[in-house]
Amino acid sequence: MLKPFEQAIYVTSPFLPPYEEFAKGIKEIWENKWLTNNGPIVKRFEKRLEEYFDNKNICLFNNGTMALQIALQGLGLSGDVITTPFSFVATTHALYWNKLYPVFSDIEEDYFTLDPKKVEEKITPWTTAILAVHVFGHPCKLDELQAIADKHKIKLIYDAAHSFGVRVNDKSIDKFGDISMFSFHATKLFHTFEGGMLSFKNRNLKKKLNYLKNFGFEGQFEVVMPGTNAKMNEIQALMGLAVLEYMDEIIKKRKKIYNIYRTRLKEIPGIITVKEHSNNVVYNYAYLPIRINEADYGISSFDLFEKLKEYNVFTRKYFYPLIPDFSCYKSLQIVDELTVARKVAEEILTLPIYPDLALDDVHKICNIIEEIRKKKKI
Ligand code: T4K
Repeated sequence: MLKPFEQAIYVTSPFLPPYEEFAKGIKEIWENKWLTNNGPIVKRFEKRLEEYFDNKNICLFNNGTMALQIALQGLGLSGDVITTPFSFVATTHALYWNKLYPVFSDIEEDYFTLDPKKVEEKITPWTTAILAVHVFGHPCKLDELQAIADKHKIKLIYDAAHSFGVRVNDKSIDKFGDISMFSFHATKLFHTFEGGMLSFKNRNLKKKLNYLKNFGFEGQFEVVMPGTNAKMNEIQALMGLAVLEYMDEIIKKRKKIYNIYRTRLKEIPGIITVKEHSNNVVYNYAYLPIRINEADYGISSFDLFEKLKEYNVFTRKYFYPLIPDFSCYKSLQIVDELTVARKVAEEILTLPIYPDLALDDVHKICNIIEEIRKKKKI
């Protein structure tokens, strides 16, 4: 048996900029004595992101979940929203907190994003929006979803939590739909400890989003709407500014790891890698999802998940169970059998990928996956 890793290998590990660089910024915060409430570093970070995305219509938040909740509130939606069952639970929670009813619709098998045909079948007079997820950074079927939204005059919202840096047809992913949410959580390829961002089509939304994330205050003596507290703070913005400098390097390193995995894993019977992206997509290598075909591999994704722990490798089954299967959403009426989503959730396993993961260790993880299969097949 191959020797287990001496140190645990997790599904991800956050990129950290050189400590001295970050410490310089902390000194600035100490000198400013300005910690939150739209401080100078948050303003600087917002400017840098406007340049990065070439988009003035952005707004920063304390985390992605609050950003998504406020996006829905900002659009003033009510009624039903068609969404995916195959995502992090925060996608649906954001609907819940806005009293919107989630209508779960099945995904397509190549990239695990909403299947547009299934979406259109579910539109009723009560449908006010589609909430789609570029899951693992895989772009949704953008044109098809937009055509449906236009035809039925409903909003198209993207949970782009995983999609920082993704481009389609030479256009950054923030430019699609009515509004997109990016998560800057520590586990994401771009992060600010915790954090989030909205990008939106209608520039008039910015004022409202700014109200909503700051209690609804307009100046010191007026509150114009029941907002909440969802502001990014100075230390988060400092991390963002520092990490942004390394984005190209981060994506390059991830790409190398991604390609090794794909080349190696394709050779192992029963391991299914995600379909190659077409030439018009610039991917960000945010996650490394594979599917396990139990009949060909010998054991299920659940067993492989457990077996890998014996080698000190801690994978995740993002996103199992499906959101409607969590006890808190079990009572919702389900109008779709979610056949593809159920199959994908059963078979999925997300492997470790992060810039500091040594290429030799990637090979070793592949060797282990090979070894586990051989043992089962003998
Ligand atoms: N929409 C989608 C599609 C999302 O995926 C998410 C978040 C959201 C919305 C909401 O955005 P945020 O409000 O979070 O900004 C993690 C993250 O907490 C969550 O942000 C993320 N999605 C989700 C997919 O993954 P867990 O419960 O798996 O995290 P945890 O703590 O188990 O971390 C995973 C591994 O990462 C650990 O085993 C070790 C490593 N790790 C983690 C942290 C926090 C570190 O090495 N250092 C760290 O600081 O949810």
